Amino acid sequence: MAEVTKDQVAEILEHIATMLELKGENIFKIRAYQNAARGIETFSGSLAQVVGEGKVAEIEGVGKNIAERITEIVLTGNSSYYNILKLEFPPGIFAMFGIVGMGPKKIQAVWKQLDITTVEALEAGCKDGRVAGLKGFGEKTAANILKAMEDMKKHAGRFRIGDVATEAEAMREDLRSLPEVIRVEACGSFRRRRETCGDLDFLVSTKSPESVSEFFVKHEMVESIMAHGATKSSVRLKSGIQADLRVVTDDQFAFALNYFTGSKEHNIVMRQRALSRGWTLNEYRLGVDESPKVTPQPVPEIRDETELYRALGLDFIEPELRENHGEFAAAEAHTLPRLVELQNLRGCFHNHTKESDGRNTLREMADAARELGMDYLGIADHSKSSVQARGLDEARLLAQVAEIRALNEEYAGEFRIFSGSEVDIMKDGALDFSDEIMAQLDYVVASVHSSFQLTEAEMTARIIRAMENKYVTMLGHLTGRLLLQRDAYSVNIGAIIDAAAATGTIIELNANPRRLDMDWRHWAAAKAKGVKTSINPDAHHTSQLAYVSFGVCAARKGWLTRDDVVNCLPLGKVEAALAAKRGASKK
Ligand code: DGT
Ligand code: CA
Ligand code: CA
Ligand code: ZN
Repeated sequence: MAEVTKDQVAEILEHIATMLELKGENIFKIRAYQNAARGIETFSGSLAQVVGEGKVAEIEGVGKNIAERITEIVLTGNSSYYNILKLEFPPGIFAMFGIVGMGPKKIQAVWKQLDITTVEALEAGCKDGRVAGLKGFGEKTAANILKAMEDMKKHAGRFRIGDVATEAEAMREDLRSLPEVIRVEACGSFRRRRETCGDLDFLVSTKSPESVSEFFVKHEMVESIMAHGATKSSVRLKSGIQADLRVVTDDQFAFALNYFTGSKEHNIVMRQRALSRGWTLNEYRLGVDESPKVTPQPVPEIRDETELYRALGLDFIEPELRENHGEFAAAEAHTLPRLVELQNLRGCFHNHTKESDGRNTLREMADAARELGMDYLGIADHSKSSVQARGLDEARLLAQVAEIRALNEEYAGEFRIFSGSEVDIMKDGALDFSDEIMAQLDYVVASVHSSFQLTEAEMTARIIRAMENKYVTMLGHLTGRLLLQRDAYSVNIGAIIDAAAATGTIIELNANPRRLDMDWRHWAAAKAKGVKTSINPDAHHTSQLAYVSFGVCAARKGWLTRDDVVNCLPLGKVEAALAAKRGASKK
């Protein structure tokens, strides 16, 4: 049996808490499981070891009863309590948690009062008025649930890159480790670092296709086999995503790599450029066109993608740029940007601690940031109006500022925590803290967390008013979108970019893989106006600091260089960048 991971244990505990909520159990019992789940997630030691020593109850947040459950899970990979509990619920009911707005209370109400136990039945109940008729629901709630279900269906079959990256990289590296594999890549939208992927497209070159295909379909991450051939196989992985494997010879690899990386739109232009030279290009070769429109040049020998692009009169185009969004003109003119890289980042600014809705302490977050090689970390816990996230009032915020100052003395210049706040933008564009309070912070991230239903004009004016405050250093998650779950609210992004340029406000690139907001398609316009970004993980846990890598992918798709990203600045310079707007403004 493979060792049970902390995440797996925490997930079972979370599920138990959810089921207890559905049963209407008392809140302390529910909290106990939730706290234990958090304790396990943040526990830094070895679970196997504490189980062996009988010391599970010493883990923070874990009581004696739950320690026994955890011990069972670690030893057997299973929980008998969890299994028995599950039997009390209709199996379809858990899928309802995937619908935005459906929490345990609402699910319990439709289940107990209307006998609705599946997503399909819920849809019917919303349409025929039964759900609207429930106490505490009403027409508006029923309409919101229907809308959320439509959004969910629209996205069915796609996966956020953050949910498949681990599997994609593990499969690629496991294929790479086979002695018979010559070259390997995970192509398609994953290699182009799109925010979502429809499927994964693995490509391998080898002299023994059968054994590689065999390895692929029998991999431990495979849930089911859909097709199994020598050169083409398809499987479904544990996450639910389909993965295809193509096997080619090594002299075909460069062409197949280029073709299967795409995008389709990029490929079409590549093929046209080949034709205009009297050649044909497909996934296997570059050859002489049988009825060329021009006198063909001799076909050069091509071993990799750089040589393929060169043959077509182009500089190498990074996979992230292959969307036919202007990369051909730039590659021909040798003006492609040198894209920002993960190792250029020196720190990041939008992070939460236990003080609001994060899971770790200040010190734990700072230690984790140092571990990742960062030189500084910005803390921006929620402000007081974000009640559900335990937002800080003025007194708690100022206490945190003092705590940060004390920690910074310890670091003695080796590392620095910047004190900030994620300040709510109120419905009318006012800010949740006064200027006097914000002046005591190193920076402010201003975000919309409420009143998403405003018209585009109202929302745009609201956000611009917030940007006009000189203490608003940067704008958090501009559109509020949750990938595959919740669409962006209406906002005029062009007008926001203009206002950011006029006021000197940074626009965050929220790197949480559920957000990736502002979208990569808008960064070229922002960059052209001189707007800077900060690639921020919006980390609520030490492990989420690593989200910055997804943000870097999105920034690269947006053609950004290290000069466009304030958190590429070294510690000695970043402070001035944060203070620039305050200093310049006369207000
Ligand atoms: P996805 O899977 O929907 O996230 O997006 P992709 O880009 O990975 O698309 P996929 O998996 O259907 O195909 C992988 C690549 O193969 C695609 O990026 C370009 C190439 N390709 C597939 N179908 C066509 C086609 O009809 N024409 C051209 N030119 N290329 C294609
Ligand atoms: Ca694909
Ligand atoms: Ca595919
Ligand atoms: Zn936020």
